[in-house]
Amino acid sequence: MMDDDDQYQAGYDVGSFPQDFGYTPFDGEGDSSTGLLAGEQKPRILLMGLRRSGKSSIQKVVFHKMSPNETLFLESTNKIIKDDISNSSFVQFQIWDFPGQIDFFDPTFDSDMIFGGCGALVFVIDAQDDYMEALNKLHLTVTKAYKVNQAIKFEVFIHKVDGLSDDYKMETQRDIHTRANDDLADSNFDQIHLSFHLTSIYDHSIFEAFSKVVQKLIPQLPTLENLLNILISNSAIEKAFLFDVVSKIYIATDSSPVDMQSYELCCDMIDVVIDVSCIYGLREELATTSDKAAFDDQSSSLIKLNNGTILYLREVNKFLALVCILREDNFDRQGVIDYNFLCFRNAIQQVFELRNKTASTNNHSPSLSINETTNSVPGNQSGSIGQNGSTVLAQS
Ligand SMILES: Nc1nc2c(ncn2[C@@H]2O[C@H](COP(=O)(O)OP(=O)(O)OP(=O)(O)O)[C@@H](O)[C@H]2O)c(=O)[nH]1
Ligand SMILES: [Mg+2]
Repeated sequence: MMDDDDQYQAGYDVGSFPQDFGYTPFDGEGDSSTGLLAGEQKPRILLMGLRRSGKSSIQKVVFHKMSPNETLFLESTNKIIKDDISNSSFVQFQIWDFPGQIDFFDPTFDSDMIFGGCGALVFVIDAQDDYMEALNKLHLTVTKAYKVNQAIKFEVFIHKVDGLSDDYKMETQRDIHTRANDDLADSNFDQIHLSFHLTSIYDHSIFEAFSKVVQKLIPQLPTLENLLNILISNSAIEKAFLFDVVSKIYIATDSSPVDMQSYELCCDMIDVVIDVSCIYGLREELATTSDKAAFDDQSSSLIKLNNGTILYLREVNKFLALVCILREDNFDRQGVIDYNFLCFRNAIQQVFELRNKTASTNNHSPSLSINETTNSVPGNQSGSIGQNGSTVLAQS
């Protein structure tokens, strides 16, 4: 099933990402960039916050398919837990789960090492608890980290908002936002930017928030968004998400606003597709080999809802799927959509191939690694792509 990482084992790694998000060769062409992946050089997302704020729960639910109720039995973390998710997901990084009682003034706390290679710092605040102490710790953490590494993205998760009324949620967010920024301004750190997210492991908000965190670490994001915009406008699609299938994080979407319901629908669709594929899709002769992926380059799915909406999923590569929401009337010309999809898929490959080449000619360029599979797009008929990610698509 899905917790079997084998099926997503990295065959190829591609791409370039900031900090240490190294890229490895697309297609066996050159291997000079593999060094970027060595050991501790993996890109890092840190999870910090007070005890019992929910850090380990977040990491387990988002990346290990733990059900939210099971997190009740998690034990308190007493040392830094480093979790490598590079084998199972498109974007490769490490998540470091910290113990709540971590003491920055402890001489064994090596802040240069910890914050030095860090891409994002997620600070978790329990919104169901008194958060004054958490705000102090947030201030201490952020200023300490900023002194070591100014490139870190600071993300504040106002967590456990399930059970809070909408009004109270907004009020809490506003209050935390104001206080945290005032504290920074008072100590002349107003150049530090904090992003805030309301999260809970009991709904999709935690996946949404993590998607945004990961997206900020992907330098190709504007290009991916541009490609998605072109795709949807030429195919009469309402909304399109590019999903990392295993984690259900979306690594990009078109620039129309994301509403939580559409995102949830698409997440649920991925679950359905994976479940059906796992039950019925495994070919006998492959079932014993390591190549038994239930989700492969042939995967696609179409779900018609009774409100005239269609959900359409197409595989982009071994780790990524495109999930689109569109109106049933606009699905008449599926051929055009499918053709445009092939152009889109081809363009995505070129984006990461290009990055890979740049990364391997310049070993000093900071980069983030990406898992990729080689996809043979049939023939060469797909649209052409320019450096800015523009593609020639068929008009529907
Ligand atoms: N209601 C609610 N409870 C949550 C949520 N996330 C985590 N919890 C609960 O919070 C408790 C503490 O969670 P942990 O993940 O162990 O917290 P932690 O931050 O890792 O704690 P330490 O390891 O001690 O620093 C658990 O009982 C979780 O079930 C949430 O979104 N909503
Ligand atoms: Mg913990």
